Amino acid sequence: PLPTHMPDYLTIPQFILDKSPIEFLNRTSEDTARFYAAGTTCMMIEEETGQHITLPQMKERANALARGLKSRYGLRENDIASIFSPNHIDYAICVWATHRLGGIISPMSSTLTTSELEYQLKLIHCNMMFVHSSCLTVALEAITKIGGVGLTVVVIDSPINSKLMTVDNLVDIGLKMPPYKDLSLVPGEARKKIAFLCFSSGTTGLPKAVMISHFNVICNIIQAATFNHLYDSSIKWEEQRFRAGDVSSLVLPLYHIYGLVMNLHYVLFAGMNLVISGKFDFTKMLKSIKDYRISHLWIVPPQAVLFCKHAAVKSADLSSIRCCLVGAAPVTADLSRQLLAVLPGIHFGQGYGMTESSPTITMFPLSQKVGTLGSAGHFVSGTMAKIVTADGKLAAYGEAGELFVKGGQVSLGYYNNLQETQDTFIDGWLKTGDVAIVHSNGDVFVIDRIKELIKVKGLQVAPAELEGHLLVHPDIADAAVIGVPDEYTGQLPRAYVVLQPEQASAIKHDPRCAEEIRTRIFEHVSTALAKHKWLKGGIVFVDAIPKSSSGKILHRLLNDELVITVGK
Ligand code: 4UW
Repeated sequence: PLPTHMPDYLTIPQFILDKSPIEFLNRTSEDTARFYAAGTTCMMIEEETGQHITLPQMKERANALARGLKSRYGLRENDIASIFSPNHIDYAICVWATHRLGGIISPMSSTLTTSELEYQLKLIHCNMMFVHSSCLTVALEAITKIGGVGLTVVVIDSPINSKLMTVDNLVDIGLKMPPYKDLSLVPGEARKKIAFLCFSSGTTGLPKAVMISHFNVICNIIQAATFNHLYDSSIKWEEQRFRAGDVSSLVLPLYHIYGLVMNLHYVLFAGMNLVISGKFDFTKMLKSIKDYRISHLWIVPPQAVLFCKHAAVKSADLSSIRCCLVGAAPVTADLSRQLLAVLPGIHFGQGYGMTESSPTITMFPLSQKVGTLGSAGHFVSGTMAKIVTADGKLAAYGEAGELFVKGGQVSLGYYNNLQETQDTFIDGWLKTGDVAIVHSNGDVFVIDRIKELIKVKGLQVAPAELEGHLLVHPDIADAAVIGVPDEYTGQLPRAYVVLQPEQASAIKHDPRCAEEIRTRIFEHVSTALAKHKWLKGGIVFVDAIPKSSSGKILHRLLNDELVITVGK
């Protein structure tokens, strides 16, 4: 069970920076002593440079940035600031400074193209953007396109020639100013106070902004901490999975909920250190595992594949690794076995979650040093779940159906989108769009995805977004996109395309035209959309797209057996 008094009156920085985790876990003084002995002044270390900042220094820097933002730009409660940056040592500082003022952070992938960024900015109407210098061109183009003249841009890193205000500049301003009044919430208020707007396409349609409250995040951290018996004195220190003083990797992108909440906030809550990488590079990761003695890996399945197959692993020193968590896409028993052969004796297992559940729903329990292979783990503390079969009945143990979950981590819904919110958040239950089986020993297996979502390297690709983009191409009359299996990326997007009559007959006369048309379509996508959305699963020409009587695409009927005559 969760602690009886949940801190639903705190903002995320108050919880992470101002309080001690021990306060929330009803622990003994012995645990407290052990926690402090291990050193709670954990730090974040930049992989590239070795530059580091301790948690108290991060607090000071975030507070100074908050003062700078308030005095210079008048950033206020409920203002929205987006972060458009790869991982950076000041990422969390921007988040916490905005939260201190009651503002909302919308993290956006640094790989977005101008049109994708434009779409997301239009959805959230932000007042401010924290932008990394490598993303400035795209950011400024998108801002011009939305006519965002009043939108303030603050540069996250400090390039030599920036005429724009930087985080460093604002911190300097803030350091000279008297303390400001931190946002203070009454009990219960943190449950409704939006902390993040994170993008997810949910079970259908285009990406939407998920409203995640301060309490959703705090609750999910406490759920995972309780589930993992963090600092429970009945469990020997050596057997604890997460310990103050451990060293965690941070290669997951911070714009994605798994990186943002688990890899960043949960790890800091546990008193662990973080080695942050700007851009994922496997050989650099191997080097930093050795150099910084990394004990904990948070990865997605394609990175697990690299540990199993990359030639450099043979000569790498992996002896510091004690725990590895994999999630964000299915992890087969076979891949798990291969990884354990490379990293024997470690704590290993899966986590499963969604942006809409802030994110953790299941994790492998501490009682299993190695989670049941192929299983996503057990439901974390304080999570209710039901499995609904295809005929609408509640499933029994061992029976498959769609998973619905309820708990403090279930987010508030989609921003400015009542219809999709009502369709996905039903009487407090989150409809996951995943098919799962729960066994009586608590093991959860996520066996299928019935929502439209495609996952490439654990990242979301919404078929509707690709389909909408394909339909504007002059050669295309109709299109549908599905994910096809891939050993490394998990899935790859494949388009089924109905050509305009002119193109279809050109192919019939000269089949060589087909490749030219495919190239044009591939480029149409690759010039406009982020790399993980490119049609690397192929472009297949078909006579018609299977649809329901109401005109909805029947994605499940798109497969290799579909009768294809065009181009034959
Ligand atoms: N097995 C099968 C899995 C799995 C999975 C996710 O991009 P989102 O919205 O969110 C995520 C969150 C991942 C995550 C959260 C907490 C955690 O502890 C952990 O692992 C350590 C990972 O990816 O995509 C949500 C969708 O991604 C699929 C599933 O379809 C889900 O609805 N998914 N994890 N272990 N499928």
